[in-house]
Amino acid sequence: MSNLKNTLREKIEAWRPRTKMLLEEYGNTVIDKVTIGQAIGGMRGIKCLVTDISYLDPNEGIRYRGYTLPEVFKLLPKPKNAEMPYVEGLFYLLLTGEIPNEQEVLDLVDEFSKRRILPRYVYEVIDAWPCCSPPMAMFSSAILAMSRESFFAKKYKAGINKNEYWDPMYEDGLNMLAKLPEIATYIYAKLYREGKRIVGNPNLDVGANFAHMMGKAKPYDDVTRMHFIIHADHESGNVSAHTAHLVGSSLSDVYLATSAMINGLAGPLHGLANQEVLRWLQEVMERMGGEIPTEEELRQFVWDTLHSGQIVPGFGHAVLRKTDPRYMVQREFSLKYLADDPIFKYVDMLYRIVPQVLIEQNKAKNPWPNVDAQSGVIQWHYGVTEYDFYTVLFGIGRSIGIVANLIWDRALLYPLERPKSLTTDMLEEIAGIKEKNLTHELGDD
Ligand code: HAX
Repeated sequence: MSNLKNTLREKIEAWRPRTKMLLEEYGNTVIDKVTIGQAIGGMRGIKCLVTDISYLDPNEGIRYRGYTLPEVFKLLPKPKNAEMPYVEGLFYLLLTGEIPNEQEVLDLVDEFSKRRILPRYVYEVIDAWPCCSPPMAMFSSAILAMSRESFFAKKYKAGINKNEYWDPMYEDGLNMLAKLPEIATYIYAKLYREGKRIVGNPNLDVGANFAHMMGKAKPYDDVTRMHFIIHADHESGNVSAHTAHLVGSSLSDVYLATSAMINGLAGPLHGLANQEVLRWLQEVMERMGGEIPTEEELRQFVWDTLHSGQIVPGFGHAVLRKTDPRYMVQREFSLKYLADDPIFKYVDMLYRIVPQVLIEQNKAKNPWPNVDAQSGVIQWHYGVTEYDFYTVLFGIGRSIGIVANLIWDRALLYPLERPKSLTTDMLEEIAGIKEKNLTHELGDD
Protein backbone atom coordinates (compact mmCIF):
# COMPACT_ATOMS: atom_id res chain seq x y z
CA MET A 1 0.00 0.00 0.00
CA SER A 2 1.31 3.50 -0.83
CA ASN A 3 2.48 5.82 1.95
CA LEU A 4 -0.26 8.28 1.14
CA LYS A 5 -2.93 5.60 1.47
CA ASN A 6 -1.48 4.44 4.81
CA THR A 7 -1.40 8.00 6.12
CA LEU A 8 -4.96 8.49 4.92
CA ARG A 9 -6.17 5.30 6.61
CA GLU A 10 -4.75 6.51 9.95
CA LYS A 11 -6.37 9.94 9.49
CA ILE A 12 -9.75 8.41 8.66
CA GLU A 13 -9.70 6.10 11.67
CA ALA A 14 -8.81 8.99 13.97
CA TRP A 15 -11.49 11.25 12.47
CA ARG A 16 -14.47 8.89 12.48
CA PRO A 17 -15.23 9.14 16.23
CA ARG A 18 -15.58 12.94 15.89
CA THR A 19 -18.31 12.65 13.25
CA LYS A 20 -19.97 9.78 15.16
CA MET A 21 -20.09 11.76 18.39
CA LEU A 22 -21.50 14.88 16.70
CA LEU A 23 -24.24 12.80 15.12
CA GLU A 24 -25.13 10.67 18.13
CA GLU A 25 -24.81 13.20 20.95
CA TYR A 26 -25.38 16.58 19.26
CA GLY A 27 -27.55 15.59 16.29
CA ASN A 28 -30.43 17.85 17.46
CA THR A 29 -28.30 20.96 18.06
CA VAL A 30 -29.57 23.78 15.78
CA ILE A 31 -26.99 25.40 13.45
CA ASP A 32 -29.13 28.02 11.70
CA LYS A 33 -32.65 29.04 10.68
CA VAL A 34 -33.83 28.89 7.04
CA THR A 35 -35.83 31.80 5.58
CA ILE A 36 -38.31 31.88 2.68
CA GLY A 37 -35.80 34.10 0.84
CA GLN A 38 -33.16 31.38 1.14
CA ALA A 39 -35.53 28.61 0.06
CA ILE A 40 -36.57 30.45 -3.13
CA GLY A 41 -33.26 32.23 -3.62
CA GLY A 42 -30.87 29.37 -4.37
CA MET A 43 -30.23 28.37 -0.71
CA ARG A 44 -27.71 31.21 -0.20
CA GLY A 45 -26.00 31.03 3.16
CA ILE A 46 -27.83 27.95 4.49
CA LYS A 47 -25.26 26.12 6.58
CA CYS A 48 -26.09 22.49 5.83
CA LEU A 49 -22.99 20.97 4.20
CA VAL A 50 -19.87 19.60 5.90
CA THR A 51 -16.37 19.47 4.45
CA ASP A 52 -12.93 19.66 6.03
CA ILE A 53 -11.06 20.02 2.74
CA SER A 54 -11.53 23.79 2.43
CA TYR A 55 -13.43 26.71 3.95
CA LEU A 56 -14.54 29.93 2.23
CA ASP A 57 -14.66 33.02 4.40
CA PRO A 58 -16.68 35.81 2.70
CA ASN A 59 -14.02 38.44 3.46
CA GLU A 60 -10.81 36.47 3.49
CA GLY A 61 -11.46 33.98 0.67
CA ILE A 62 -10.53 30.34 0.46
CA ARG A 63 -8.39 28.34 2.90
CA TYR A 64 -7.29 24.84 1.96
CA ARG A 65 -7.12 22.70 5.12
CA GLY A 66 -6.69 25.89 7.13
CA TYR A 67 -3.97 27.39 4.89
CA THR A 68 -4.50 30.61 2.89
CA LEU A 69 -3.45 30.55 -0.76
CA PRO A 70 -0.22 32.53 -0.14
CA GLU A 71 0.65 29.98 2.60
CA VAL A 72 -0.11 27.06 0.27
CA PHE A 73 2.17 28.53 -2.41
CA LYS A 74 4.90 29.16 0.13
CA LEU A 75 4.81 25.84 1.99
CA LEU A 76 4.24 23.16 -0.65
CA PRO A 77 7.39 21.66 -2.25
CA LYS A 78 8.31 22.95 -5.72
CA PRO A 79 10.10 21.28 -8.62
CA LYS A 80 13.62 22.55 -9.35
CA ASN A 81 13.60 25.86 -11.26
CA ALA A 82 9.88 26.30 -10.68
CA GLU A 83 8.06 29.19 -8.98
CA MET A 84 4.86 27.23 -8.35
CA PRO A 85 4.48 24.09 -6.23
CA TYR A 86 3.73 20.57 -7.43
CA VAL A 87 0.01 20.00 -8.10
CA GLU A 88 0.48 16.53 -6.60
CA GLY A 89 1.55 18.15 -3.31
CA LEU A 90 -1.73 20.05 -3.16
CA PHE A 91 -3.65 16.79 -3.57
CA TYR A 92 -1.66 15.34 -0.66
CA LEU A 93 -2.52 18.38 1.47
CA LEU A 94 -6.23 18.32 0.61
CA LEU A 95 -6.46 14.61 1.33
CA THR A 96 -4.49 14.44 4.57
CA GLY A 97 -4.44 17.99 5.95
CA GLU A 98 -0.62 17.80 6.09
CA ILE A 99 2.03 19.62 4.09
CA PRO A 100 3.96 16.81 2.39
CA ASN A 101 7.75 16.65 2.31
CA GLU A 102 9.71 16.41 -0.95
CA GLN A 103 9.82 12.60 -0.95
CA GLU A 104 6.10 12.24 -0.27
CA VAL A 105 5.38 14.47 -3.26
CA LEU A 106 7.82 12.62 -5.51
CA ASP A 107 6.13 9.31 -4.58
CA LEU A 108 2.83 10.82 -5.65
CA VAL A 109 4.31 12.18 -8.89
CA ASP A 110 5.33 8.60 -9.60
CA GLU A 111 1.84 7.26 -8.74
CA PHE A 112 0.17 9.74 -11.07
CA SER A 113 2.60 8.92 -13.84
CA LYS A 114 1.92 5.18 -13.56
CA ARG A 115 -1.84 5.69 -13.70
CA ARG A 116 -2.01 8.20 -16.54
CA ILE A 117 -2.44 5.90 -19.61
CA LEU A 118 -5.91 6.15 -21.15
CA PRO A 119 -7.90 3.12 -22.28
CA ARG A 120 -8.23 3.09 -26.09
CA TYR A 121 -12.00 3.54 -26.02
CA VAL A 122 -11.69 6.96 -24.33
CA TYR A 123 -10.01 8.33 -27.48
CA GLU A 124 -12.79 6.73 -29.52
CA VAL A 125 -15.50 8.37 -27.39
CA ILE A 126 -13.84 11.76 -27.97
CA ASP A 127 -13.37 11.05 -31.68
CA ALA A 128 -17.07 10.18 -32.02
CA TRP A 129 -18.05 13.78 -31.24
CA PRO A 130 -18.84 15.82 -34.38
CA CYS A 131 -16.54 18.71 -35.22
CA CYS A 132 -16.91 21.94 -33.24
CA SER A 133 -18.63 20.26 -30.30
CA PRO A 134 -18.37 22.02 -26.91
CA PRO A 135 -15.12 20.93 -25.21
CA MET A 136 -16.78 20.63 -21.79
CA ALA A 137 -19.39 18.19 -23.14
CA MET A 138 -16.58 16.13 -24.74
CA PHE A 139 -14.61 16.22 -21.49
CA SER A 140 -17.62 15.14 -19.44
CA SER A 141 -18.43 12.25 -21.80
CA ALA A 142 -14.84 10.95 -21.75
CA ILE A 143 -14.86 10.90 -17.93
CA LEU A 144 -18.31 9.28 -17.89
CA ALA A 145 -17.19 6.53 -20.26
CA MET A 146 -14.48 5.49 -17.80
CA SER A 147 -17.13 4.49 -15.27
CA ARG A 148 -16.64 0.95 -16.60
CA GLU A 149 -13.18 1.00 -14.92
CA SER A 150 -14.60 1.75 -11.47
CA PHE A 151 -13.14 -0.39 -8.67
CA PHE A 152 -15.76 1.00 -6.33
CA ALA A 153 -18.63 -0.24 -8.54
CA LYS A 154 -17.02 -3.69 -8.81
CA LYS A 155 -16.33 -3.96 -5.08
CA TYR A 156 -19.84 -2.76 -4.25
CA LYS A 157 -21.34 -5.43 -6.48
CA ALA A 158 -19.15 -8.03 -4.80
CA GLY A 159 -20.40 -6.90 -1.35
CA ILE A 160 -17.76 -4.63 0.23
CA ASN A 161 -18.05 -3.64 3.94
CA LYS A 162 -19.19 0.01 4.09
CA ASN A 163 -16.25 0.92 6.37
CA GLU A 164 -13.97 0.17 3.40
CA TYR A 165 -15.89 2.24 0.78
CA TRP A 166 -13.23 4.92 0.80
CA ASP A 167 -10.47 2.56 -0.36
CA PRO A 168 -11.76 1.82 -3.90
CA MET A 169 -12.89 5.48 -4.12
CA TYR A 170 -9.25 6.40 -3.49
CA GLU A 171 -8.08 4.05 -6.25
CA ASP A 172 -10.70 5.37 -8.70
CA GLY A 173 -9.93 8.95 -7.72
CA LEU A 174 -6.20 8.68 -8.35
CA ASN A 175 -6.72 6.77 -11.58
CA MET A 176 -9.09 9.41 -12.87
CA LEU A 177 -7.05 12.45 -11.79
CA ALA A 178 -3.93 11.06 -13.45
CA LYS A 179 -5.82 10.69 -16.73
CA LEU A 180 -7.58 14.08 -16.93
CA PRO A 181 -4.61 16.01 -18.42
CA GLU A 182 -4.29 13.32 -21.12
CA ILE A 183 -8.01 13.60 -21.95
CA ALA A 184 -7.98 17.40 -21.97
CA THR A 185 -4.92 17.72 -24.22
CA TYR A 186 -6.32 15.11 -26.61
CA ILE A 187 -9.53 17.18 -26.89
CA TYR A 188 -7.42 20.30 -27.45
CA ALA A 189 -5.42 18.63 -30.24
CA LYS A 190 -8.56 17.27 -31.88
CA LEU A 191 -10.41 20.59 -31.83
CA TYR A 192 -7.63 23.08 -32.51
CA ARG A 193 -4.50 21.30 -33.74
CA GLU A 194 -5.91 19.06 -36.50
CA GLY A 195 -5.58 16.08 -34.19
CA LYS A 196 -1.79 16.51 -33.86
CA ARG A 197 -1.31 15.29 -30.35
CA ILE A 198 1.87 15.44 -28.28
CA VAL A 199 2.32 12.23 -26.31
CA GLY A 200 2.83 12.62 -22.54
CA ASN A 201 6.22 12.28 -20.84
CA PRO A 202 6.13 9.86 -17.86
CA ASN A 203 9.14 11.57 -16.24
CA LEU A 204 7.38 14.87 -15.66
CA ASP A 205 5.11 16.10 -12.88
CA VAL A 206 1.49 16.96 -13.71
CA GLY A 207 2.19 20.67 -14.35
CA ALA A 208 5.22 20.12 -16.57
CA ASN A 209 3.62 17.23 -18.46
CA PHE A 210 0.49 19.25 -19.17
CA ALA A 211 2.62 22.11 -20.56
CA HIS A 212 4.55 19.56 -22.64
CA MET A 213 1.35 18.01 -24.06
CA MET A 214 -0.01 21.48 -24.88
CA GLY A 215 3.25 22.19 -26.73
CA LYS A 216 4.09 25.14 -24.47
CA ALA A 217 7.51 26.20 -23.18
CA LYS A 218 8.32 27.57 -19.71
CA PRO A 219 6.81 29.26 -17.76
CA TYR A 220 3.58 27.54 -18.95
CA ASP A 221 4.38 24.65 -16.57
CA ASP A 222 4.14 27.15 -13.68
CA VAL A 223 1.01 28.71 -15.20
CA THR A 224 -0.54 25.22 -15.19
CA ARG A 225 0.49 24.48 -11.59
CA MET A 226 -0.88 27.84 -10.43
CA HIS A 227 -4.10 27.33 -12.41
CA PHE A 228 -4.82 23.82 -11.13
CA ILE A 229 -3.96 24.76 -7.53
CA ILE A 230 -6.14 27.86 -7.27
CA HIS A 231 -9.14 26.15 -8.89
CA ALA A 232 -8.99 22.96 -6.81
CA ASP A 233 -11.64 23.64 -4.20
CA HIS A 234 -14.00 26.37 -2.93
CA GLU A 235 -15.79 24.57 -0.09
CA SER A 236 -18.91 22.48 -0.82
CA GLY A 237 -21.77 24.78 -1.79
CA ASN A 238 -20.67 25.91 -5.26
CA VAL A 239 -22.43 24.21 -8.19
CA SER A 240 -19.55 21.93 -9.24
CA ALA A 241 -18.52 20.72 -5.76
CA HIS A 242 -22.10 20.39 -4.62
CA THR A 243 -23.08 18.41 -7.73
CA ALA A 244 -20.24 15.94 -7.19
CA HIS A 245 -21.18 15.54 -3.53
CA LEU A 246 -24.88 15.06 -4.34
CA VAL A 247 -24.32 12.53 -7.12
CA GLY A 248 -21.66 10.72 -5.08
CA SER A 249 -24.04 10.52 -2.11
CA SER A 250 -26.10 7.91 -3.96
CA LEU A 251 -22.86 5.84 -4.02
CA SER A 252 -22.28 6.64 -7.69
CA ASP A 253 -18.61 6.13 -8.53
CA VAL A 254 -15.98 8.86 -8.95
CA TYR A 255 -16.37 8.96 -12.74
CA LEU A 256 -20.16 9.43 -12.63
CA ALA A 257 -19.90 12.11 -9.94
CA THR A 258 -17.06 14.00 -11.67
CA SER A 259 -18.74 13.94 -15.08
CA ALA A 260 -21.84 15.48 -13.43
CA MET A 261 -19.75 18.14 -11.70
CA ILE A 262 -18.14 19.05 -15.06
CA ASN A 263 -21.65 19.63 -16.48
CA GLY A 264 -22.41 22.06 -13.65
CA LEU A 265 -19.08 23.83 -14.08
CA ALA A 266 -19.92 24.41 -17.76
CA GLY A 267 -22.60 27.01 -16.94
CA PRO A 268 -21.84 30.73 -17.59
CA LEU A 269 -22.65 31.76 -14.00
CA HIS A 270 -19.98 29.31 -12.79
CA GLY A 271 -16.83 28.03 -14.52
CA LEU A 272 -17.73 29.12 -18.04
CA ALA A 273 -17.38 32.72 -16.82
CA ASN A 274 -13.61 32.45 -17.47
CA GLN A 275 -14.18 32.10 -21.21
CA GLU A 276 -17.08 34.56 -21.18
CA VAL A 277 -14.60 37.19 -19.94
CA LEU A 278 -12.50 36.67 -23.08
CA ARG A 279 -15.53 36.65 -25.40
CA TRP A 280 -16.72 39.88 -23.81
CA LEU A 281 -13.24 41.46 -24.03
CA GLN A 282 -13.08 40.58 -27.74
CA GLU A 283 -16.29 42.57 -28.22
CA VAL A 284 -14.72 45.62 -26.55
CA MET A 285 -11.58 45.23 -28.63
CA GLU A 286 -13.57 44.96 -31.85
CA ARG A 287 -15.55 48.03 -30.94
CA MET A 288 -12.28 49.89 -30.23
CA GLY A 289 -10.62 48.64 -33.46
CA GLY A 290 -7.81 47.10 -31.39
CA GLU A 291 -6.98 50.40 -29.64
CA ILE A 292 -6.80 50.56 -25.84
CA PRO A 293 -9.95 52.40 -24.74
CA THR A 294 -9.94 55.32 -22.37
CA GLU A 295 -11.35 54.65 -18.91
CA GLU A 296 -14.49 56.57 -19.91
CA GLU A 297 -15.00 54.44 -23.04
CA LEU A 298 -14.58 51.23 -21.06
CA ARG A 299 -16.94 52.45 -18.34
CA GLN A 300 -19.53 53.14 -21.06
CA PHE A 301 -19.07 49.60 -22.44
CA VAL A 302 -19.67 48.13 -18.97
CA TRP A 303 -22.83 50.21 -18.61
CA ASP A 304 -24.00 49.17 -22.11
CA THR A 305 -23.59 45.52 -21.06
CA LEU A 306 -25.66 46.09 -17.91
CA HIS A 307 -28.31 48.16 -19.71
CA SER A 308 -28.79 45.39 -22.27
CA GLY A 309 -29.74 43.05 -19.38
CA GLN A 310 -26.47 41.07 -19.38
CA ILE A 311 -24.06 40.34 -16.56
CA VAL A 312 -20.42 41.40 -16.42
CA PRO A 313 -18.53 38.08 -16.38
CA GLY A 314 -15.75 37.60 -13.85
CA PHE A 315 -17.25 39.93 -11.24
CA GLY A 316 -19.48 39.15 -8.27
CA HIS A 317 -19.80 36.07 -6.10
CA ALA A 318 -22.45 34.21 -4.16
CA VAL A 319 -20.33 34.03 -0.98
CA LEU A 320 -17.28 36.31 -1.32
CA ARG A 321 -17.61 39.96 -0.33
CA LYS A 322 -14.04 41.07 -1.17
CA THR A 323 -11.69 40.61 -4.13
CA ASP A 324 -11.09 36.89 -4.64
CA PRO A 325 -7.57 35.90 -3.44
CA ARG A 326 -7.47 33.53 -6.46
CA TYR A 327 -7.76 36.67 -8.60
CA MET A 328 -4.94 38.31 -6.65
CA VAL A 329 -2.56 35.35 -7.08
CA GLN A 330 -3.08 35.57 -10.85
CA ARG A 331 -2.87 39.35 -10.87
CA GLU A 332 0.52 39.25 -9.14
CA PHE A 333 1.73 36.71 -11.68
CA SER A 334 0.36 38.86 -14.52
CA LEU A 335 1.98 42.05 -13.22
CA LYS A 336 5.28 40.17 -13.31
CA TYR A 337 4.96 38.45 -16.70
CA LEU A 338 2.14 40.08 -18.69
CA ALA A 339 2.40 43.75 -17.70
CA ASP A 340 2.96 44.94 -21.30
CA ASP A 341 0.36 42.70 -22.92
CA PRO A 342 -2.50 44.90 -24.30
CA ILE A 343 -5.10 42.35 -23.19
CA PHE A 344 -3.79 42.52 -19.62
CA LYS A 345 -4.10 46.31 -19.82
CA TYR A 346 -7.82 45.85 -20.52
CA VAL A 347 -8.14 43.52 -17.52
CA ASP A 348 -6.23 45.96 -15.37
CA MET A 349 -8.61 48.76 -16.36
CA LEU A 350 -11.62 46.55 -15.69
CA TYR A 351 -10.21 45.83 -12.22
CA ARG A 352 -10.50 49.53 -11.49
CA ILE A 353 -13.71 50.36 -13.38
CA VAL A 354 -16.18 47.46 -13.02
CA PRO A 355 -16.46 47.54 -9.21
CA GLN A 356 -17.22 51.30 -9.34
CA VAL A 357 -19.98 50.71 -11.91
CA LEU A 358 -21.48 47.75 -10.04
CA ILE A 359 -21.45 49.76 -6.80
CA GLU A 360 -23.21 52.62 -8.62
CA GLN A 361 -25.76 50.18 -10.09
CA ASN A 362 -26.37 48.95 -6.54
CA LYS A 363 -27.54 45.42 -7.38
CA ALA A 364 -24.61 43.01 -7.05
CA LYS A 365 -23.84 42.18 -3.41
CA ASN A 366 -20.19 41.75 -4.33
CA PRO A 367 -18.81 44.12 -6.99
CA TRP A 368 -15.26 42.73 -6.85
CA PRO A 369 -13.49 40.45 -9.35
CA ASN A 370 -13.56 36.67 -8.94
CA VAL A 371 -11.10 34.01 -10.13
CA ASP A 372 -12.52 34.01 -13.67
CA ALA A 373 -11.77 37.68 -14.41
CA GLN A 374 -8.07 36.95 -14.79
CA SER A 375 -7.47 33.29 -15.65
CA GLY A 376 -8.36 33.36 -19.37
CA VAL A 377 -6.13 36.34 -20.06
CA ILE A 378 -3.08 34.44 -18.82
CA GLN A 379 -3.92 31.51 -21.11
CA TRP A 380 -4.35 33.95 -24.01
CA HIS A 381 -0.95 35.49 -23.31
CA TYR A 382 0.73 32.08 -23.57
CA GLY A 383 -0.92 31.31 -26.90
CA VAL A 384 -3.94 29.30 -25.76
CA THR A 385 -6.35 31.63 -27.54
CA GLU A 386 -9.16 29.10 -28.04
CA TYR A 387 -11.19 30.38 -25.14
CA ASP A 388 -13.91 27.73 -25.50
CA PHE A 389 -11.32 25.43 -23.94
CA TYR A 390 -10.65 27.42 -20.77
CA THR A 391 -13.32 25.79 -18.61
CA VAL A 392 -11.77 22.38 -19.29
CA LEU A 393 -8.64 23.65 -17.53
CA PHE A 394 -10.80 24.77 -14.61
CA GLY A 395 -12.38 21.28 -14.64
CA ILE A 396 -9.02 19.53 -14.19
CA GLY A 397 -8.17 21.76 -11.24
CA ARG A 398 -11.60 21.42 -9.62
CA SER A 399 -11.43 17.62 -9.91
CA ILE A 400 -8.54 17.57 -7.41
CA GLY A 401 -10.77 18.95 -4.65
CA ILE A 402 -13.74 16.87 -5.83
CA VAL A 403 -11.79 13.61 -5.49
CA ALA A 404 -10.49 14.53 -2.01
CA ASN A 405 -14.06 15.34 -0.95
CA LEU A 406 -15.57 12.19 -2.42
CA ILE A 407 -13.00 9.97 -0.67
CA TRP A 408 -13.74 11.63 2.69
CA ASP A 409 -17.51 11.54 2.05
CA ARG A 410 -17.22 7.76 1.80
CA ALA A 411 -14.72 7.51 4.68
CA LEU A 412 -17.11 9.31 7.05
CA LEU A 413 -20.11 7.48 5.59
CA TYR A 414 -22.01 10.67 4.78
CA PRO A 415 -25.50 9.57 3.79
CA LEU A 416 -27.63 10.09 0.70
CA GLU A 417 -28.31 13.82 0.29
CA ARG A 418 -32.04 14.47 0.38
CA PRO A 419 -33.26 17.92 1.47
CA LYS A 420 -37.00 18.58 1.77
CA SER A 421 -39.07 20.80 -0.54
CA LEU A 422 -42.24 22.78 0.14
CA THR A 423 -44.93 24.16 -2.18
CA THR A 424 -45.65 27.86 -2.76
CA ASP A 425 -49.00 27.38 -0.95
CA MET A 426 -47.12 26.09 2.09
CA LEU A 427 -44.71 29.07 2.03
CA GLU A 428 -47.70 31.43 1.88
CA GLU A 429 -49.23 29.66 4.85
CA ILE A 430 -45.95 29.94 6.79
CA ALA A 431 -45.78 33.63 5.87
CA GLY A 432 -49.36 34.08 7.11
CA ILE A 433 -50.59 35.55 3.79
CA LYS A 434 -52.56 32.65 2.33
CA GLU A 435 -55.89 33.70 3.86
CA LYS A 436 -55.34 37.31 2.76
CA ASN A 437 -54.68 36.22 -0.85
CA LEU A 438 -57.80 34.08 -0.93
CA THR A 439 -59.99 36.94 0.34
CA HIS A 440 -58.41 39.23 -2.21
CA GLU A 441 -59.13 36.81 -5.05
CA LEU A 442 -62.79 36.56 -3.93
CA GLY A 443 -63.06 40.32 -4.00
CA ASP A 444 -64.23 40.27 -0.43
CA ASP A 445 -62.24 42.97 1.31
N1 HAX B 1 -22.88 41.68 -13.46
C1 HAX B 1 -24.15 42.13 -13.47
N2 HAX B 1 -25.05 41.89 -12.52
C2 HAX B 1 -24.62 41.17 -11.46
C3 HAX B 1 -23.31 40.71 -11.35
C4 HAX B 1 -22.42 40.96 -12.41
N3 HAX B 1 -21.17 40.51 -12.42
N4 HAX B 1 -23.19 40.02 -10.18
C5 HAX B 1 -24.40 40.07 -9.60
N5 HAX B 1 -25.25 40.77 -10.37
C6 HAX B 1 -26.70 40.97 -10.15
C7 HAX B 1 -27.40 39.63 -10.16
O1 HAX B 1 -27.63 39.17 -11.50
C8 HAX B 1 -28.65 39.94 -9.40
O2 HAX B 1 -29.54 40.61 -10.27
P1 HAX B 1 -31.13 40.36 -10.20
O3 HAX B 1 -31.54 40.86 -8.85
O4 HAX B 1 -31.65 41.18 -11.34
O5 HAX B 1 -31.34 38.89 -10.36
C9 HAX B 1 -28.15 40.93 -8.34
O6 HAX B 1 -26.94 41.49 -8.86
C10 HAX B 1 -27.87 40.30 -6.99
O7 HAX B 1 -27.00 39.19 -7.21
P2 HAX B 1 -25.98 38.71 -6.05
O8 HAX B 1 -26.79 38.29 -4.87
O9 HAX B 1 -24.93 39.74 -5.84
O10 HAX B 1 -25.25 37.48 -6.76
P3 HAX B 1 -25.71 35.95 -6.81
O11 HAX B 1 -25.28 35.29 -5.55
O12 HAX B 1 -27.14 35.84 -7.18
O13 HAX B 1 -24.87 35.43 -8.05
C11 HAX B 1 -22.95 35.26 -9.41
C12 HAX B 1 -23.48 35.27 -7.98
C13 HAX B 1 -21.49 34.85 -9.38
C14 HAX B 1 -23.75 34.24 -10.23
C15 HAX B 1 -23.09 36.69 -10.01
O14 HAX B 1 -22.30 37.59 -9.28
C16 HAX B 1 -22.72 36.73 -11.48
O15 HAX B 1 -23.57 36.46 -12.33
N6 HAX B 1 -21.40 37.09 -11.82
C17 HAX B 1 -20.96 37.07 -13.18
C18 HAX B 1 -20.65 35.64 -13.64
C19 HAX B 1 -19.40 35.11 -12.98
O16 HAX B 1 -18.37 35.75 -12.95
N7 HAX B 1 -19.49 33.88 -12.47
C20 HAX B 1 -18.37 33.21 -11.82
C21 HAX B 1 -18.43 33.27 -10.31
C22 HAX B 1 -17.27 32.56 -9.63
C23 HAX B 1 -17.32 31.13 -9.96
O17 HAX B 1 -18.19 30.37 -9.59
N8 HAX B 1 -16.38 30.71 -10.73
O18 HAX B 1 -16.46 29.51 -11.27
